[in-house]
Amino acid sequence: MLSTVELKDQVQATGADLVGVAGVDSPLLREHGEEPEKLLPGARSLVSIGVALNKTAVCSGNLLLARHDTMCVYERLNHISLETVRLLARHGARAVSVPPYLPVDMGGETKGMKGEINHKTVAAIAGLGGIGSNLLLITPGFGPFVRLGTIVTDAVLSADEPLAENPCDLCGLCQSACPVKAIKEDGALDYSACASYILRNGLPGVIAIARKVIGADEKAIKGIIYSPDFWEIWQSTVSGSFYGCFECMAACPIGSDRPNPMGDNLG
Ligand code: B12
Repeated sequence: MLSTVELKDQVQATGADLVGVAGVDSPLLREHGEEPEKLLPGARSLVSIGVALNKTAVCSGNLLLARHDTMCVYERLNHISLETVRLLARHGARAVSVPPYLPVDMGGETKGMKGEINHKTVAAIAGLGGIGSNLLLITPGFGPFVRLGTIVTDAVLSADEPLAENPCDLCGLCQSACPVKAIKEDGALDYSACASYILRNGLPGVIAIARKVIGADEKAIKGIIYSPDFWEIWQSTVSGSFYGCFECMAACPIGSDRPNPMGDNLG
């Protein structure tokens, strides 16, 4: 079997910017309610993978550029995840890749608000960063400007340690930047306020349109379906890129000394 060092080298060679390993027996994992063996019976390790966003695009104030960059990074993350699963398989290990964003379970209590694995929790345990005031993973090199993935495997790999210090300095800029004041004084996130704003062109938007159309007369229906708002929902649905806000990420000063972390952090 591969060593952790060999695995990291090979995963980085496929385009990952950050790679870390957490053990399934980590008490922190249990404390945060993660159950990787439900995804892979016999699971022993979790490989956390980070791919940097283009900070220039995220901070551009142009949602189309930020959304496009996000989708490009998700594509890279999906590719790296598949390659990592195949690499582990070649060394005799079973592995599954947890979706970086969709699909998520839309049923039951969670209604799409909980992943099969929380990538931030795994990344924090694997030493990629700390959880910041904006509730995002803040990495020392890229700040929050990373997208995360996790591979669950039955390979026994030596685990990394969480960072000794959280890179978040509690400056509060993310709280002030949130347009719907979803980051509360006590540090909690108002999920409903955040989701209804950020996903206004996603499922909440589709539901709002369906509600308006039900029982409406023909003239009203025409007004609804021939409007840019409806077309934007169509575009978001077909492209899979529906995030309507990046403010709590863009406001973070960590890593801001490098206007474009893609340029000078990568080897
Ligand atoms: C559902 C979801 C949402 C929902 C709910 C938000 C949320 N906070 O969970 C909505 C739609 C609102 C949302 C919004 C956003 N999201 Co989102 N989302 C997810 C998704 C699919 C699941 C998250 C989940 O399971 N949440 C469940 C709740 C209970 O967990 P939680 O709030 O994270 O809290 C836990 C941890 O913080 C942990 N924790 C807290 N402190 C500590 C300390 C330590 C030491 C440890 C170990 C753990 C720990 O314990 C908490 C309880 O379990 C993940 C992908 C994934 N599978 O992880 C992406 C994900 C979290 N989203 C992401 C992003 C970037 C965003 C947005 C910026 C949108 C955008 N423009 O891209 C906003 C930011 C909102 C915010 N400030 O949190 C990224 C985060 C990357 C990063 N750097 O952290 C993820 C990981 C996607 C990815 N693959 O990269 N999201």
